[in-house]
Amino acid sequence: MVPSSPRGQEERRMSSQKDKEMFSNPYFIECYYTPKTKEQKEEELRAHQEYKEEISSLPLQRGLQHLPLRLYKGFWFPEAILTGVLALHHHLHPTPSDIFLATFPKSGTTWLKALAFAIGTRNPDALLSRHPQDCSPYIEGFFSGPQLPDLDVLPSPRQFGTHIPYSVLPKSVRDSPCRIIYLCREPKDTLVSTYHFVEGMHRPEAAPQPMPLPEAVELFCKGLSMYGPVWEHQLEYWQESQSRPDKVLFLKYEDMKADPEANVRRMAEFMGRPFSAEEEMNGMVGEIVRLCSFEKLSRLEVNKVGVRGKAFDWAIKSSSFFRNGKVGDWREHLTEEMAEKLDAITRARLYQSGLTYSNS
Ligand code: PAP
Repeated sequence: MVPSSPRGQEERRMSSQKDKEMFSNPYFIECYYTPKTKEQKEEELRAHQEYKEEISSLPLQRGLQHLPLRLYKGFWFPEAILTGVLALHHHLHPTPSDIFLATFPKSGTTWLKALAFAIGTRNPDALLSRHPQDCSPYIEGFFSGPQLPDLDVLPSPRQFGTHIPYSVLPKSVRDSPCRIIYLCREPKDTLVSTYHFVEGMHRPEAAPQPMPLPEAVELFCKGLSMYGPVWEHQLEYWQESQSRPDKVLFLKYEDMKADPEANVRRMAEFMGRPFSAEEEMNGMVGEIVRLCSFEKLSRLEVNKVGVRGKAFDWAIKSSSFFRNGKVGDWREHLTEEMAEKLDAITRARLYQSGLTYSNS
């Protein structure tokens, strides 16, 4: 038998370690290769245990599809993710050129990641073989294991995805000149998308039966869904975008659907990568919009087969990020009573904030 090289051994150790971790992403695996001293490793492990202890004392509830959620600073976080959120508070050091792609789950994260990647690289064709979720690390998932990644090895400008509410973002992110693009989606459509997503990945022993939709609506209204409540999540980013438009670009899923090209130009300007006259003439904007469209991405093999690692012990199919990508799909699923209940909360919570939805 040929003895394997130290690098080979290390790679195998890392891959089996990463197998056990969540949200592994082959494109960013080099972040885990930076050598660390024994003391550093022990310190990371000790801190991880401390985070877990802190988390175990937080209020616990079951959310949609019985997912364990912990209440932290006013939001219900998936329990398995909170170690990552706490680790980020200590270890995330953004650079001014970093871009954070922030969303409440199921608001169009996949689309936003694809667009930001295509705008940043000017190479939308790369998406033909790369799942949009693999274009930027899901930052709190990335930091949720006992071994911390080294983000310094990533080329600049870096892009990170996050679902963390604005007020819970590390202070280093809020204080840094780095920029945030927030994509917001009307809550009823967000709920319907969330419901189908969690139903599609449910773990039989924990959730043998699909959760009835009325129960899911009740939980969602109480904020008991990943990173809920949705209203406060959206409001915080909305308010920040109003007071610091250079810091937070606030986009709406519905507006993006209505006029994707205008919004892609807005994104590019905000990212400091406006399209040149030549690029405009060559149809670059239209090309990015076309390649990142639901119709195009959902039909690509890379987005149809396999799984994207594991979350909360549930395998997430690559295809589960593409359902139908419609505005107003809630009409096919929610009763009038459910819709009215959600709308009433939306009206009350967003009252006089200036944030409105076109499809309510
Ligand atoms: P995440 O927050 O878990 O990362 P996210 O991408 O927000 O997931 O959720 C998927 C939703 O975005 C799906 O919505 P639906 O359930 O209402 O259909 C998915 O269809 C939609 N989506 C994915 N890609 C696109 C795209 N290119 N254009 C528009 N919508 C998209």
